[in-house]
Amino acid sequence: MEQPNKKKVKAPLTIEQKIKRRNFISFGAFFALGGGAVAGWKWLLDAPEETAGITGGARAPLRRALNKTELFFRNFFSNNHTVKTYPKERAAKTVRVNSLIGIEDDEDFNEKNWKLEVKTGVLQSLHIGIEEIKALPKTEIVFDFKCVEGWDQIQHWGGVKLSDFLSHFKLETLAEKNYMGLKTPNGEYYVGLERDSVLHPQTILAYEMNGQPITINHGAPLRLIIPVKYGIKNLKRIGVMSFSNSRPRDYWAEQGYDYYSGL
Ligand SMILES: Nc1nc2c(c(=O)[nH]1)N[C@H]1C(S)=C(S)[C@@H](COP(=O)(O)O)O[C@H]1N2
Ligand SMILES: [Mo]
Repeated sequence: MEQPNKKKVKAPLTIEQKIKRRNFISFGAFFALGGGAVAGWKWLLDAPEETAGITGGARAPLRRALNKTELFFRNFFSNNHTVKTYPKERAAKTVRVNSLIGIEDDEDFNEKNWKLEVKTGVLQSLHIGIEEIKALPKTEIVFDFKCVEGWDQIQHWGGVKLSDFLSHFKLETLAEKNYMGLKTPNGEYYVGLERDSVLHPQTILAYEMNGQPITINHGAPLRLIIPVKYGIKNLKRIGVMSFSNSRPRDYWAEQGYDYYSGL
């Protein structure tokens, strides 16, 4: 007999069928996602490497992401932004000594003969003695010094503002270049700094710590204190200063750390 309303009803799935179907879906998803990840990874591996030597040799797309981050923070922390400062009483009495690359066991170094070399041209340099630097207006800062290795300490430094130093020695035009490079006298430790951080009002060439001449291990006779950057950029015992439009070599960036290393 004809049953007009009879629908074709699918037999309900058995347990095994349900399990099979679920497995099928999850395996499908696994391969789709996994394949995507492998393809993405391969894309990254096949992507060109950035200029070796200057930066850590990261793949270009990763560096593009880092550079975007850098741009964001640069706009965010302009020179109107200053890092937090503290009263002198808050400063550590025993100041931590971190690494000593380029400043330890150097028999060729004699603090008495030290002069800061500023490269003003291909074959020209200025040679500036510590007394000339100490004669400039002094600035002091008490701030929280941060090392990428995970420690921080409130420290008190004194010296000349880098921007004051640059204008006193008529280096403003040179300092308009995109970067400043700093090296220890033996060239073993070196950093690159972009113009905005160089000219930042809290960046100083320091010759005092807690009101006393800085010690050899902290970078005597002159070191950089750049509170808008991590410790790695705060070069101890400055020997040579130079200016360029392309990125100068940077010790830790060559090891894969972020070139900008801003806070
Ligand atoms: N010449 C030189 N400067 C340097 C370093 C170094 O190894 N050699 N280490 C940097 C790092 S990683 C940090 S955290 C600070 C530490 O400075 P401090 O030893 O005075 O605490 O110095 C920076 N400047
Ligand atoms: Mo550091």
